[in-house]
Amino acid sequence: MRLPLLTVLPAALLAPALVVLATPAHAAPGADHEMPFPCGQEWTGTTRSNHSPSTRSIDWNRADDVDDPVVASAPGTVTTANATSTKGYGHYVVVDHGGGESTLYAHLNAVTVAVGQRLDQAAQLGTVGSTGNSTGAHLHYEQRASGSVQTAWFGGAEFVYGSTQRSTNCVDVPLAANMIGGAPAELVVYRREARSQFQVLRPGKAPKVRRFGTATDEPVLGDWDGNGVANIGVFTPATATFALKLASGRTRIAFGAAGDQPVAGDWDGDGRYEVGVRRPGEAAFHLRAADGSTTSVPLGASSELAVTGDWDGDGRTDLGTFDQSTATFTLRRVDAEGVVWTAQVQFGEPGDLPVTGDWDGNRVTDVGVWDPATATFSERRAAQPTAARATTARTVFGRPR
Ligand SMILES: [Ca+2]
Ligand SMILES: [Ca+2]
Ligand SMILES: [Ca+2]
Ligand SMILES: [Ca+2]
Repeated sequence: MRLPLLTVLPAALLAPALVVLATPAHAAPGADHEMPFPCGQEWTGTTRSNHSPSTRSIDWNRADDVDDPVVASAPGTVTTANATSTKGYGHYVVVDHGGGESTLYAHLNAVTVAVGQRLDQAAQLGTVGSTGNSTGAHLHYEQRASGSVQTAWFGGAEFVYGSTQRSTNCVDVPLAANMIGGAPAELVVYRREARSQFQVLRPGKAPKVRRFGTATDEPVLGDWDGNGVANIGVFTPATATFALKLASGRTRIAFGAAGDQPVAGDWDGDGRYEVGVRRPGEAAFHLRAADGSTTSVPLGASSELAVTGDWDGDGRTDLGTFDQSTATFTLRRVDAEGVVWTAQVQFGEPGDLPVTGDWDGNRVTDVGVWDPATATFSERRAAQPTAARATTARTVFGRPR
């Protein structure tokens, strides 16, 4: 239940984007899972009579599957990230989905997440391997409730053990930036596909679509060339590499570590955006300056998500975090004397994903959220993001999960 002070629903924003999709009938209890592989990939899931710890476990394979990405089948919090064991499950990850439900991903080669980290659905957590008690590369996968392995369900249907299925783990990731026209930010979704799509919402027109990145890349928007309008980019978490799209082509920047989350901002205020990462295991940002040097800024907890924006309107991008369990932003700014201030703003509902952008074009970045269940953006509109007086504008855009 949302209780905004005042709700503003501009017809021009709502009308072109309002899409009603049929809701599939979900008979499975608890969380809605998709296959633990990127959108569009086909995998065969088998079990056997002596499958440990349960015949309800799934062994996933496809041709040449060693080092293929493994992604979260539903959003959750990482509770185990074992990258050292040579026995049993080998290197494995457990994701807690709440309500006593969890998923387990075993025999991984690489583990690219940290304990405590909040993981979005379809976000990469590691790669397929053959570590531990395994005789060949495969993903051992379990859906658990109250600690015991359950029959697996994907996309609202009970899994047929022994079948080959195509992953529909094809979620949208919400974003915003000034992509076109005047200063106000446009709403954007990154649709995870084999060739992902950036979709930019335009009032009264079909969304502008740009294909860039892959299903396991993480999207990032920034004004790489300093012309006042944001460009698209992606970060490949397995290799810690940015690919930034420019009018003249693309730039690659190796920065950060495997499993980092990308951020972008104009850290020095020269009008051109730089990149950075937030490392969940350290609960710290690492910002890259134009000369390649790095500044580290601890902020928030491992479970919080990174946000960026110019909260004070001084032309330099500031940092923040979003606690998805309480829907609370922590916004950090540094004043002219170099003193660091943080302020907290509660907005949205638990489970929402954070989105920041300058909704009104006053050069001060505002906060917002996207509700994955309804694909609804809620923009908190205020003179400053921490101002008590605010209105909420809602826009349905993207694909509900
Ligand atoms: Ca704009
Ligand atoms: Ca800059
Ligand atoms: Ca600032
Ligand atoms: Ca603003």
